[in-house]
Amino acid sequence: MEASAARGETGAGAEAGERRVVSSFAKSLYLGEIHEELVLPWPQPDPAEQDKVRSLIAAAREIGERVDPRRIEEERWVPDKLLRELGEAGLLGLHVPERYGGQGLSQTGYARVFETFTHIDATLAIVLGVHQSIGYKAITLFGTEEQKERWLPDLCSGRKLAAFALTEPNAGSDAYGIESRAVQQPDGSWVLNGEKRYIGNGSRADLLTVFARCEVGGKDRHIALIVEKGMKGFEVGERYDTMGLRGNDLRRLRFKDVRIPPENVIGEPGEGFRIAMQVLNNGRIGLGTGSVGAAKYLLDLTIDHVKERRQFGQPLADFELVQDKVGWMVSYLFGLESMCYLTCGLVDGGIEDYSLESAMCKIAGTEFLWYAANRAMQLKGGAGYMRDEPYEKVLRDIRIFPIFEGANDVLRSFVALSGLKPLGERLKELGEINLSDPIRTIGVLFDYVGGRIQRELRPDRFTRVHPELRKHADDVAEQIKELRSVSESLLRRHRKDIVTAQFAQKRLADATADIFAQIAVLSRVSSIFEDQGVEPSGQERYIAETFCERAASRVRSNFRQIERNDDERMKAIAKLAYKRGEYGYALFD
Ligand code: MYA
Repeated sequence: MEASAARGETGAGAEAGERRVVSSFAKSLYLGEIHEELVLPWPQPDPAEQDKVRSLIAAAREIGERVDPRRIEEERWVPDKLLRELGEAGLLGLHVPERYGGQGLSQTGYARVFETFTHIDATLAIVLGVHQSIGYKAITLFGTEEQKERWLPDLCSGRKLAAFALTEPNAGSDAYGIESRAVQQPDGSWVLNGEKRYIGNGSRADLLTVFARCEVGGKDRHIALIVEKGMKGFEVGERYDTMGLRGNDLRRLRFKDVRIPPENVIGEPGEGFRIAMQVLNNGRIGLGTGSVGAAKYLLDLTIDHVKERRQFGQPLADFELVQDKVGWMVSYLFGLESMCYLTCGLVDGGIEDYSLESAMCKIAGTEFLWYAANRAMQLKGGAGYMRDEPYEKVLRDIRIFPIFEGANDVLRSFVALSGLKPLGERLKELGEINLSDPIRTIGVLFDYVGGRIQRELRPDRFTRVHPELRKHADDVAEQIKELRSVSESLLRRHRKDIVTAQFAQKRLADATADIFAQIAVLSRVSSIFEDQGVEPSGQERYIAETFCERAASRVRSNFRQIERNDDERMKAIAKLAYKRGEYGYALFD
């Protein structure tokens, strides 16, 4: 993919005023626009990088053979020797440019190598993810040359470990509401006070990206600061006793008058929230692709087991309900993998805003992984419940995934509301219609209807999807039209109250993710057809078509339920329960 196309410079026939929104592929879907030049052809990784990725995967696998996940869990930390080995093999600085001691991988290359860690152990993947996915990512993205030269070589080699400190006792999902505060001193340094909780690599990190409130130009804003181990007033608090990921050093942190020099500020004071969100956008892609890697591992275990284990005179593999589970896992995983790697491709192509795409990858990835792990355990039968099998540990380890890095329902609201925002801006005039002023109203409505007609004339189909997939491509285009019209009617109905309409937000977000995943699958399979021909690609085609059929039916069901649902009943029953203060309907009281 050419970077210029990814940046939306082609405009895709859009009017000048519309170019701005092309900075996000997913947001443009809410406008009913298909900027297919961003997603088709399928983004191909650089061949030179592919060789490097292969050798890094081989190195990770080789080291992984010596890793004992149960021991990590018992000792509650990854052996330091292992971290050093990973650093020496170049596995701790995957996305960092080579001139700072890293491997200089693209987002795609990074994700592909990272999948290997998830096959080894979830705790190891998280320790490494906290380090490079979020811990020092702000330095790579927003650091000055001096900051990069100062910190990145040690972080890439494993001589130093990083952590990311955003969450606080009173600010979890509501990250904007953090209470830690940094106050600038006359000498330019900052004095930090506050408390953080649930911080991975907490006592092990030598360097932490810490977010706090600060005052800039009389306004209350946020700042990103690098706190280093040993700074006076920085205290590592108690360790949390967690259900899973027990080798992850999860801590409370306290900052009491910690003096931080100005050269440890990342970006500009005041930019802290934007920096935190940008880092999290990267982390969320990592959780999506990490979930893909972990699900592949579970699926492979399941396939081995069901082929081998015999009951009622035949292998489990021959039972329909086993095929139902395996078939679903393969087809959904194909869709998920396509969606996550298309998002990586968007990042690599230089697209500015991939916040919606990364949130959707995180939601879809972590929820699929949970259901897949549950089904893998189910198919293993009684043996799967035993601690000498990996399933119970996997389930404990991954249960936090839909909760951290943005709780999934919070991210659903984020996807829907951020998607609706550009459309809302475009419809703002309509929102100002004053029914007591019919002349003005008619004028606005005329413009609006005119706009709709113009939209109908714009190319609203996929032209770059392989002709053999035309039926599905046309169907996705119809779903995008429907997304636009459902979004419009929601905005007209709820206006500003859309921010509290969470049932509708959830359905919109889920529909958007399924639309995006279908586009990703069609793009990927179009490219497979181009590379190896249609006939030899029958398997991929079959799986892709199956994924698209199911996803399309989920999209339509979500749209239908926006109009026809029992949401009011759910709200009423919940409120009744709150009032009763208990379930309270026992049979024999
Ligand atoms: S780390 C801590 C995780 N914490 C969170 O994720 C916090 C969740 N909360 C949020 O994300 C935000 O507060 C939400 C917005 C989304 C709720 N990109 O008015 P707003 C802009 C770009 O909507 P709020 C952890 O868990 C927005 O457009 N911009 O704000 C460790 C607006 O700008 P403007 C964004 O209602 C896990 C402004 O900000 C984004 O307060 C370890 C305000 O927005 C965004 N995303 O809340 C994981 N969001 O005013 C390890 C908002 O210009 C990873 N904005 O319109 C390992 C990986 C490996 C895994 C391996 C697996 C096996």
